Amino acid sequence: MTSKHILIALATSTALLATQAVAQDYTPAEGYYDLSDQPDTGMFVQGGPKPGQGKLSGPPPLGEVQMEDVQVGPATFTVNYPIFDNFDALPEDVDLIREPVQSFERPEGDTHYYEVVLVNSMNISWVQAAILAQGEGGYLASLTSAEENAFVFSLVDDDKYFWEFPDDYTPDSHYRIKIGPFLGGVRVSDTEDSLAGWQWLSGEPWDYSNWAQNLNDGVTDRDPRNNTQPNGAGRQNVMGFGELNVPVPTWGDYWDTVAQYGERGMPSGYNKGFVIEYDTMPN
Ligand SMILES: [Ca+2]
Ligand SMILES: [Ca+2]
Repeated sequence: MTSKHILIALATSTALLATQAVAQDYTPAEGYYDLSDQPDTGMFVQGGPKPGQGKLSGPPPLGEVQMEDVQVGPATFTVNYPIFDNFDALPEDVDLIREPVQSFERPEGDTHYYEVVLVNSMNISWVQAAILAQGEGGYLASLTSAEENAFVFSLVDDDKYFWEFPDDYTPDSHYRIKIGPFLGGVRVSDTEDSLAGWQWLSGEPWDYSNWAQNLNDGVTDRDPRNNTQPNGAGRQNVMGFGELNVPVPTWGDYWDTVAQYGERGMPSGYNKGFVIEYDTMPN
């Protein structure tokens, strides 16, 4: 082994140790798993009480699940929940508010249009939201500058747009972290680098990013773990505002299964909405 190889081996083992140290910071109690868990199977299980435990019912048995490939921009998702092509196709128990469309002149020089969708009951996953946006002639908001990010955040800078882990959800309940409205970033990569492979659904280059950074300030970040985002390579491939304790303009990466319609019979969970962007004023 050359000295160069030894250095690489040392760096690799150090990185592994660091990863293990972070993982060991948090041990879910018996009967629980969390959003950070790596599933053993191809099924992307979701955080919360395990099926049959806690107060929520479990997902349908695997034998009853119809898996379906859904193309969203550059990514293909294999989902086991319904996809709705347009807002009219949504089940009646989805109570949502489509806020008035707002315009913004981007630093790029053109004017784009933004529609916030507040989901008050039941859930809409990132994939479901992306398909709905596409059906409207838009895409999930793709924020290519600090200015555009600040403008879109100003539309959702309110607790009502951020879902917070409830007190009794998991033993530490993710330290009441909030998941904000979904945005149009999607990760297409099979590497372990969480920062690799992010693309905007608008097709624009990924030149700007605003991932949440670990703060441990006890207010904005009450999670004692290192929760610098993105932190879920291989399983958290979509994103939105969050993943801190108050509404923030920074971003977190999330499981693509977060907030799927009908999930575990939850009336409201994991997410409260999304932002659609249009290149021209929608009808
Ligand atoms: Ca932290
Ligand atoms: Ca994350």
